[in-house]
Amino acid sequence: MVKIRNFVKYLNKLELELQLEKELLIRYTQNPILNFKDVPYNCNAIYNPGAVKFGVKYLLLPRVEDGRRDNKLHVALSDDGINYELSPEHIPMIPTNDGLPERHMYDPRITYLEGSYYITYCSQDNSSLVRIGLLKTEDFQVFDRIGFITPPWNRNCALFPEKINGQYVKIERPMYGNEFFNMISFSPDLINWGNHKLIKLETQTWFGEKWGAGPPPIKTKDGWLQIIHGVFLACNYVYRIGVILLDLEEPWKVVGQCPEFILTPREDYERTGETINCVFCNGVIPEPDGTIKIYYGAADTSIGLAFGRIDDLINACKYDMMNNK
Ligand code: BMA
Repeated sequence: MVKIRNFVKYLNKLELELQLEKELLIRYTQNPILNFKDVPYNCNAIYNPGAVKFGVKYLLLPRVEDGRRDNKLHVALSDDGINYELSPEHIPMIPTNDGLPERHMYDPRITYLEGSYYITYCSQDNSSLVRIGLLKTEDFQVFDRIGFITPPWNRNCALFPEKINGQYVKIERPMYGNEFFNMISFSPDLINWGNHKLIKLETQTWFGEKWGAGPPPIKTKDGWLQIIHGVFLACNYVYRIGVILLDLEEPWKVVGQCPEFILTPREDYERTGETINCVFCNGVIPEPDGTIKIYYGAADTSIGLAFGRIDDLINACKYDMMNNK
């Protein structure tokens, strides 16, 4: 029995290796790993989780749309990074004291920084006004709001996992009407932010409409590995996932860019749902063995998991666009 199990493991590994030669990421065969059936109340969808290692556990913070289609964040825990148990209660919403109410919390990014977990998330009122809230927690039970760290009209914000030259760093995407700008900014205290610097990519068709940061960047010897999403306008917006490398010291400088997307909607659960043809990632977990688990929202309806190798992603970013190699 053990021999057969090992042989099956070996075949699975072989299959993974073979598929990775063609594509950079491999979907988990039992996707989606969480869907509305895992939520113990009337809900519309569960998707786009933040992700982090939490002690010996894997932790996701998915976005759940309840029966009113309001957005809440729940904690989900796992021993293996694949099978998750969702906490029945959403994390508490903290009243705001600045006249802008918070009705929706979504697209969380979790950063482990200086011994605490920080969560940047989209905070939206009853209209479409969105800004970035910053929460701090040690245990994912009690959450303190550090503050709102951008003015209204901002999304896709993640904190870097360490200071650079004595300053906290974040990536964010303010919007001015139909214009979007991805930026890096700096702070001495996580509250006051400035010294904004634009990030410029070589435009590719698959993100011709817009792009934005995914999860917090991962430090590698070649630069900050930053997963992004990109949007192309077909009959509807099509959301895909890509990857870039940012300079370690001056992270607004792009030192590598994979010209191709690394995940595109292909499976039924990615093509059909609340938002058709959409894969969107704001949570990854890098493993000590150099592999990476990429959690993503599928069609704004359920959660998919894909596996890859960090070195493959770095190499893909080193593609020489000028010489096409
Ligand atoms: C973005 C975010 C994501 C969502 C995507 C597609 O603006 O809100 O959560 O997956 O739109 O609807």
